Amino acid sequence: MPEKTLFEKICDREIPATIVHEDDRCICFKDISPQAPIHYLVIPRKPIPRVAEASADDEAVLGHLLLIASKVARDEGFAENGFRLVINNGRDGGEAVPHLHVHLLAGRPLEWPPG
Ligand code: IU
Repeated sequence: MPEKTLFEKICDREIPATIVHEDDRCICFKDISPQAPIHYLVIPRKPIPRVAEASADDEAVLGHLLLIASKVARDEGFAENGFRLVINNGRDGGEAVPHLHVHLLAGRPLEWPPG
């Protein structure tokens, strides 16, 4: 068995995190180093390293991540003011953790373009 990624260990509750949603396909938890008043990560339980390595078999789970991000935003009451979803991919994309994750950022006006 390959070693679990850090985020797999969070999914399996081997590393603590503040979880705001979980289901059979994904988990959403608070980012440990928030870049906005609200900063969550939505990750698949399946250890897809990055979106560039997702396959056609992953189509449903990729859609699920976006729908759950949106549901969390609605359920927590910040969807109305707006939020941003970000996926960093690879070196130039700013990816640090090789387990696919969707950043969900909100709680202040976010600038564009990103740095
Ligand atoms: P990136 O897209 O791979 O750069 O984002 C990784 C994120 O994972 C980043 O925002 C970190 O703060 C976050 N994170 C975390 O929430 N908990 C951890 O134990 C580690 C990183 I390591």
